[in-house]
Amino acid sequence: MPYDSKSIELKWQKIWDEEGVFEPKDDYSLPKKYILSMFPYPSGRIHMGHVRNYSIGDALSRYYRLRGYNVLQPIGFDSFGMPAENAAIKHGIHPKTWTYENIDYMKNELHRLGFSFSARRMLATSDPLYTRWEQEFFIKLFEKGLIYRKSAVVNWCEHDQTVLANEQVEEGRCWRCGNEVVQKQMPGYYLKITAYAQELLDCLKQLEGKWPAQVLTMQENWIGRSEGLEFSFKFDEQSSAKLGGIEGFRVFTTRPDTIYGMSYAALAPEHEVVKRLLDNNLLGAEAAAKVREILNQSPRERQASDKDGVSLGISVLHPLSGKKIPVWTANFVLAEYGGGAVMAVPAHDERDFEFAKKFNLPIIQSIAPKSGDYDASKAYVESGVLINSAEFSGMDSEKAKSAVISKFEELGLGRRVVNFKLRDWGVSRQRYWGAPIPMIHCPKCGLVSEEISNLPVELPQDVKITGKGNPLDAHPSWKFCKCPKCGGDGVRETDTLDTFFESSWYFARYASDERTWQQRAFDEQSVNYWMNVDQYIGGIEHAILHLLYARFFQKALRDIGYLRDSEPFERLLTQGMVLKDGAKMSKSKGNTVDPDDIIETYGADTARLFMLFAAPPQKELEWNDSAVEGAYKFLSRLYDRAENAYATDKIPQIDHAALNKEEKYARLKVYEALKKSQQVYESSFAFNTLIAACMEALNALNAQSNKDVFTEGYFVILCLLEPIVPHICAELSERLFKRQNFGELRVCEEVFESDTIKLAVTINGKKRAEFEAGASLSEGEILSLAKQNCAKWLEGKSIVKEIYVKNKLVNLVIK
Ligand code: ANZ
Ligand code: ZN
Repeated sequence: MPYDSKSIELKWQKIWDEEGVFEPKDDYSLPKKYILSMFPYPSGRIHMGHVRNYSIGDALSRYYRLRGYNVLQPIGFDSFGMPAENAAIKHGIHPKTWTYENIDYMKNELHRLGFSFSARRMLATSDPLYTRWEQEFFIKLFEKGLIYRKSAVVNWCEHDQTVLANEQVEEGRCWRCGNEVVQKQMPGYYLKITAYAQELLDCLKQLEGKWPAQVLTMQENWIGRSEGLEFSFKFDEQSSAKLGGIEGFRVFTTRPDTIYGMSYAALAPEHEVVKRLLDNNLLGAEAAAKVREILNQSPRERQASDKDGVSLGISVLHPLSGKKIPVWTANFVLAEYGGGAVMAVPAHDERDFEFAKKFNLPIIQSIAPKSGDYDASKAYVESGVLINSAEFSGMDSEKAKSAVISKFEELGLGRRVVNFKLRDWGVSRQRYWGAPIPMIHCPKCGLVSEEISNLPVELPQDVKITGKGNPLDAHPSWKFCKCPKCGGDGVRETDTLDTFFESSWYFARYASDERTWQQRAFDEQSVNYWMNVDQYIGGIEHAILHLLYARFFQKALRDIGYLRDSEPFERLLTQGMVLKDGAKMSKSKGNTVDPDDIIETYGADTARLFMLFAAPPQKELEWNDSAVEGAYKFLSRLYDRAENAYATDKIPQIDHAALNKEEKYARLKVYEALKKSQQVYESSFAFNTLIAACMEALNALNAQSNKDVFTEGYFVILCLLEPIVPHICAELSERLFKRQNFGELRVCEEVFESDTIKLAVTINGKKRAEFEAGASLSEGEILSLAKQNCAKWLEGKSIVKEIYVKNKLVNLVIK
């Protein structure tokens, strides 16, 4: 019978379901592995990126299950979010209907791919039961001060009609729709991620070597810690009088060693001092126009344009020398950082330098290079030795940084501070399809959280979704409620939560025994056994966003007593993108391949094999129709070869020494593959090399005719490939082998002995290459291998002499 993927796959999927083999076991004394792939958004269909992601996760899960581990591999749906509402606007379907229909369809697709997900722990984040606990966390975090409400300037996407977190703005554009983001003052709820800035940074150390270095660096930069001096400038008398009482302003510098090099101060145009000048008409018409011009630019536009600004006609005093320092407003000063003001040191800072050049401001050198010459045509930004710096002259930059800070502290003028770039996470969204924020505005009591016993606060179903305005706010009755504190009339919060709130704790929910999901957020015993995630797999696009939020959430839930660990993900693998014709496969580019079509034509095993064979998981994968075909052909060959093996319930015993050359070689290839497998499944994830080794082994087995050798080798190959192509391997194993009697697969070391020799190749006496070859090869075969191994040295030359020193060396003389 030829390979019939469809019937084999359906048969095994049914068996696996009936036996419940993918469900984690209750025995907490077993060694465990928690393998997690990032869950999908229920957009409608599984795409190739998902297939790739889940093929990797499933290979690991099945591998560990075969090795006797208790494995948890759950899946769910990140099912709140905008596309559901957009579908509602476009097609008139209710977001809930649209979402759950998609989930059903995608569940079925995942099932057809044979992924070994736990069915019992499946969840969707829009389930009221999930919202129930999420709202409880919100309330507890609010009570603990880790969530607060404030009015602030936020990123607003006009297209999606909602606020975005800083992490959701990519180069000034909305991460979802690509629209340019505008700034808007609005009230909203914030998660105090800044309270964890230092811990988030410190914990990155533990992840070194286990997370991709690139992700760690991106997080480190995003957190953006810097240490320095904070002090307040005082205005001179005249300026102070002009400003009607404002005495000065605060600045932050990471280079207190350059304090004597400052030649002006610069304020963000949003700064209160600039506002005061503008509001009281204290700027000339031209200066006022310039300030307004910059105010109208987005931070991104300012960054992209040349340095610009204008003098404000006021001065401060140098805190140490008392010298008058002019104050400007400048487009490169960020309103949201370090007080929105800087001491400018053009000699030692590039931005300050450009600005000073443009406006002819003095450039005062205060740091001399330790070696080499000072080049006055640009800013010298390195550290060095202080000059022109009063009592600090002659000091080293590093030492001077501390000394200057101490001096400020002694004089009561400033203090040592640590600054972070990280900002609190704004979670209010002005949309319908999200978790309602469980807060009530009471005219008497102010902001009050909903009673825990009233949770979940569910979304109303009867809403009009138009894309304009918040449907919850427009609903005629939903928002009117009683104040839990005084019983009077209150109004519900109509904002919903950022969907990243849901994805910040789903991994812990899965880790909890589903039989307790109704009663508790997390079942302690189960969660402590399964957490943290041993291997997390997902896209690099979440390097900051989801992965930072989840790390923070884990710590916050720890601190309000729900979880134990500090870090959720022990190891992280970021898989590369799936490309077609060199571009990311995506609907908008119209270059997608539907996984359903591949399953239909070739079967799930082919899809999975292709995904893991075409490239190492961390690298981009270029779609290739003929390689898919090739994967299918290999599986057909594997299937057909079964006829060369015999059925048995124990591994054949083989006397290796008595074998001929081809037989020995076949065993060598089989055991090379086995030897490689552990390292591939447990650390490198280079499945492509393991698959290649299995292909080679199958070829070698086929090139000999010893049935014992074939049967043994075939058995090993099926075991090695089973995590990758589980259906076909289960089918063939069932037909031929009663595996339970076989025990652990063991590498047969004797096949490696004396079978290969290491040879060096020298050309005109110089060593050029080294290679391994079978000990039984003839001199002619060795010589031709030697030439292949140093082909680049031989190009365009002619060989005048070939010398083979047996089992050691090939020497070639060339001209
Ligand atoms: C004087 C100075 C001299 C600086 C020098 C640098 C080099 P990080 O490391 O990013 O924290 N700065 C402070 N607040 C700013 C703001 N709101 N907008 C733009 N720039 C601001 O950078 C801190 C440095 O960035 C500070 O140190 C300040 O410039 C500038 F040779 O102060 B520095
Ligand atoms: Zn009240």
